[in-house]
Amino acid sequence: MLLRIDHVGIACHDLEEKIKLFSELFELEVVTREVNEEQGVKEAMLRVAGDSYIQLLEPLSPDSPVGKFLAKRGEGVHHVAFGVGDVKLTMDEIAAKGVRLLDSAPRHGTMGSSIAFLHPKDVGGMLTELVQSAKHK
Ligand code: V0V
Ligand code: CO
Repeated sequence: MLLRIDHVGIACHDLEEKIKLFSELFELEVVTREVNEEQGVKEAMLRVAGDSYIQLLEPLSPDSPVGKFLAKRGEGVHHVAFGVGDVKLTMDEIAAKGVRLLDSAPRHGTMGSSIAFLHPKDVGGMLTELVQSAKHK
């Protein structure tokens, strides 16, 4: 069902500051910077190896998912995203196992991907994202 860990999402207050930290510390290339209005984030993807990344997330507003997370928990790991072959199919398979989906249909994700989130309370406290990358569409 899962092909890889696509990315680990890190919530931060200052995107540029954390891009500098992670890219210098781990010598990572910044592959893209995007604004996703629907998800309420300004984000950057830093390639770790192949198709696996660190995703740095700065909220566009305090009442967005990442804004609320920062207020409640502070900076740190926000979600883990798994690569899948067909996001819609995987959503259906996972919903059939009783896990709550936070999205009724796939949404637009970074670098042209299709994404969907699973409720953290049904996945051991881990906010989980499914990602179908643009090249798997
Ligand atoms: C909240 N909770 C978390 C969590 N956020 N647990 C683990 N990891 C997180 N990130 C816990 C929280 O402590 C509560 O537990 C419970 O879940 C309900 O949270 P809440 O604070 O009452 O509710 P909200 O309104 O903060 O909503 C939480 C959810 C929301 C997860 C439902 O953030 C959401 O829909 N997220 C999906 C979209 C998203 O995160 N987008 C940003 C990334 P207690 O206190 O009841 O025990 S965008 C992205 O990754 C992109 C674009 C991409 O990859 O391409
Ligand atoms: Co993500």
